[in-house]
Amino acid sequence: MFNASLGVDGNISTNFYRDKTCSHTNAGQTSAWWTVDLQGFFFIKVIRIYQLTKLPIYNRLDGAELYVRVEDSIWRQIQFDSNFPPEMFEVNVTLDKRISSIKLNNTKLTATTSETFISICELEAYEVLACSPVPLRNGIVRVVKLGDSKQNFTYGTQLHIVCETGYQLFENRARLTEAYSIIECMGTKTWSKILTCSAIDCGHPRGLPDHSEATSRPGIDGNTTYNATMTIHCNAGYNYSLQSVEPLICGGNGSWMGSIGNCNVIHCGQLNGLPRNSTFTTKSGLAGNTSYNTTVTIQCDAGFRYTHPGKETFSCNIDGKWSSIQGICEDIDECQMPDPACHNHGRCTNMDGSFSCECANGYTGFTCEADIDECISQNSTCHNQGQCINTEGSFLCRCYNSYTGIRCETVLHEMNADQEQSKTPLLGWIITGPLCLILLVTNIVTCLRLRRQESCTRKKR
Ligand SMILES: [Ca+2]
Ligand SMILES: [Ca+2]
Repeated sequence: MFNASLGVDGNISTNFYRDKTCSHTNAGQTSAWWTVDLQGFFFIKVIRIYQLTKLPIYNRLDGAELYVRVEDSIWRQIQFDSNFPPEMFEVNVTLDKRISSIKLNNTKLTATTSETFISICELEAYEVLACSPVPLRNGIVRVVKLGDSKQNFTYGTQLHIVCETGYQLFENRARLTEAYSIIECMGTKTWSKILTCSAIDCGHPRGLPDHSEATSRPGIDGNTTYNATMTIHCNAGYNYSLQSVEPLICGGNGSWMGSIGNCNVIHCGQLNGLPRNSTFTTKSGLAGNTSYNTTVTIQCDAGFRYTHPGKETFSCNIDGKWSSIQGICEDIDECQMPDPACHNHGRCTNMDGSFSCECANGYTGFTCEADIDECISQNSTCHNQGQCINTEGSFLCRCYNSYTGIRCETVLHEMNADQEQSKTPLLGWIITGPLCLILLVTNIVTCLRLRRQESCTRKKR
């Protein structure tokens, strides 16, 4: 009938008998208390307490103590004079912490008094309009001006949001300057702006050179944020144009600091020291015939050979230098080859880059490889109209009857100069038949003497 909620039913009547709107603890308790839970945390600036005034039951708060429960759950006593007679006590609260519960306690009453109870007709708590604390990360909140009741975060409070080094002010996603760093608690219990401190981000650096890669070291909150570094590396075969490779650094103004160079192709210059008696072919590298990765292959001229077989190719290296040339093109001594350079018993003479052959009789050609056709090349090989027959490395002459010799250069009738003058062998036989018989014998004798079987055979026909 007199339950606790009557103290917070919105009815401030203090006439207990008439209106029945006051709460009432049981009589005879030595430690009576009554509490109201505010169902949240509030800055409270005034508490009004209405008590019984209708005689004879009154002053049932006489000696009571007022407590409030603050954010750290500790009950704190609020001083007020609870002695009768005021119908309503108005208590100012000056705590700078928020309150979740209000309690009236009376331990001064004794059990010997039958009317030991707390009776309260209404309790009103007046809130100070306040905003929630600002949950700021990476920055600090400075109070510029206290608000209502001089309490933190109350209506009218002004705060200065100061971001830590490397962070900058944002409202939603818009970057703000320092001029916009003040926020104020409004009557709606919300702050005028919601500010955050986000890491300064320089983004990906612009103007990085071609043929390069960049490696980064994270800053305060990622690879492109304040204090991040970005180091440029030229790709293989390229040199950085700047003397020292200082990394770019993401600065406090949101820009990358540092110089950006170029990546230039490595060139080795002209390849010097190519062996004598050689030619070379070039396979272009990155950009032209002297650039990185260019290869040059040496080919010795005919008659020469490289002294380091298989190592005739040189390349433009990453250090901008050609790989060293190790060999030379030396003369091949063709005369010492397993297969004779000069054929058919030609005599070989070695020369620088070549050789020469002195051919045996009957042969010709650079390597004496060809038989000389003496019957063509030498019209007068066989004399006295003898028939010439070419043979490998030599020739034969088939002589008319009256001639003999290798080249038919010899007249058979050396003993008879008149017969030698005959140009008609058949006529000779007819006229001088008997003489010929003698000549035949003589011829045989001559044949034996000259040991020329071919001529003899011909003469017998
Ligand atoms: Ca040679
Ligand atoms: Ca011949």
